[in-house]
Amino acid sequence: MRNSCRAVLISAVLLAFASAAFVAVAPAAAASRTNRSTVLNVLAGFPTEFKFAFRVPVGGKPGQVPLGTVVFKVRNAGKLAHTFKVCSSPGKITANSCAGTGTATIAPGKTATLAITFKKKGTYEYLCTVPGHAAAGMKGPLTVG
Ligand SMILES: [Cu+2]
Repeated sequence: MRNSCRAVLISAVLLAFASAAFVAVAPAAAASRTNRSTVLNVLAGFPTEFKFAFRVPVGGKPGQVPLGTVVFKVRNAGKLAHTFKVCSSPGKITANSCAGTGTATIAPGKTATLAITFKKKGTYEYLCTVPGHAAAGMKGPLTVG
């Protein structure tokens, strides 16, 4: 009985911390929006090894960012090394490689930040440049504008 009470208390404390962390992020995102920059949190290797997952920006839509500077904060949640690259030209979203801007190799559990300024609306492809990963599914569309 006493242990279950303690577990509930610990859960409540963790939840309070998580809520505080979320609230702390919101003003920063609002401030960056006035500077025309958007922070987008990206998980590599999640929900499965050869996938990316995006957190929806505050006030934004899934898979969509506004024109301007986007700061991609990429965390490798997988078991293999990955990269995150955004192709420089909108349009084609099925390539396994492209010209663009990307991170260095990110080891599992590590994070990398990539800032890209989008000046043209469109759908841009993102992918992982580790050989075979994009072909295995580590790619997708990002709508800008
Ligand atoms: Cu990869």
